[in-house]
Amino acid sequence: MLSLNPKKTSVFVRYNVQNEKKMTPDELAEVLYPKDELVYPIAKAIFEGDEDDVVLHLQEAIEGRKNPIDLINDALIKGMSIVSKLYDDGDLYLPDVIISAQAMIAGVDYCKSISTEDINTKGKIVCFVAEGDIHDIGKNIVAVLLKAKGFDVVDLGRDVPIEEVVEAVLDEKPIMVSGTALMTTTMYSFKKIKEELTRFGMDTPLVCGGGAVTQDFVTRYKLGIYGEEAADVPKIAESILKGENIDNLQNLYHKH
Ligand code: B12
Repeated sequence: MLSLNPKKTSVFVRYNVQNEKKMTPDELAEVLYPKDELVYPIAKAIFEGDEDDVVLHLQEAIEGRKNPIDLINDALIKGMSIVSKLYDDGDLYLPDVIISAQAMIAGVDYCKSISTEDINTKGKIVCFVAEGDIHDIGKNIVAVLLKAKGFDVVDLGRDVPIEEVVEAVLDEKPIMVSGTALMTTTMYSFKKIKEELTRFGMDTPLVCGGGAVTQDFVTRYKLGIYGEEAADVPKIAESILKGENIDNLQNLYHKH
């Protein structure tokens, strides 16, 4: 008897038809927004990528006695995580992510500008995109999240020569280095950076991520710690502040 295997029959379904969802991205986001009435419009403005609305609703929330630094986590990062989720699920396109990330950066800058708290006290982190690689969207998200969590970010930018990364580590003495690579060719610069740092006696944790990088690559060349998501980077930095060494960090953050 003929068995109807749904996986096999889907071969005949056009890719875009298969991807069509019952709910629109706006409807999906609506379910995920925080319910607090002062936080909700900020997260929604992030989703819509509207910088002016983000700042306007932040002002309203702060007038309503919300703490500007708490709003970075509770509203801005929350809104951005909804965008990331829908992007990962194939409901949004990359330009949507970029526009929302820009709105989030504007919001973080606003919150920091009016906060009286000194939030850059946790420690310095050097961020860079590998030599030869101009893909900097993920690195920018990493830098924003680190700043939002109160780290002092030394952002070297994209396509950063190996020597420049090494010099920055020697000069700035960061608690951690965050490297991004989106290309299988450029990620090998992490290996050279690690070798150079070791030559100079520096054991600063190197955290590697970005589309091309895998845990297998990071462990094979004993580079340091692998992370999948931008949101992993501040978590790893917090663990370093608690005194975790590289072995412990790998136990905590690598998949086993
Ligand atoms: C946008 C894009 C571009 C843009 C880049 C704009 C910019 N300012 O970044 C433009 C159009 C300029 C571009 C150019 C090129 N691109 Co391009 N590009 C992409 C694309 C579509 C999306 C990349 C992206 O931004 N993703 C979204 C961000 C958010 O993801 P992400 O950086 O990985 O970051 C996430 C995580 O990895 C993590 N993360 C990031 N950094 C770190 C760091 C740490 C420590 C941790 C823990 C986590 C972490 O956080 C983020 C979110 O959680 C990809 C395809 C794809 N689907 O990935 C191709 C892709 C990366 N590009 C590719 C190529 C080949 C090129 C070109 C060489 C094309 C050409 N022939 O000219 C040039 C590269 C030139 C160069 N020297 O770099 C290839 C790379 C193939 C490979 N594996 O080597 C890809 C994979 C496309 C493909 N399938 O072939 N590209």
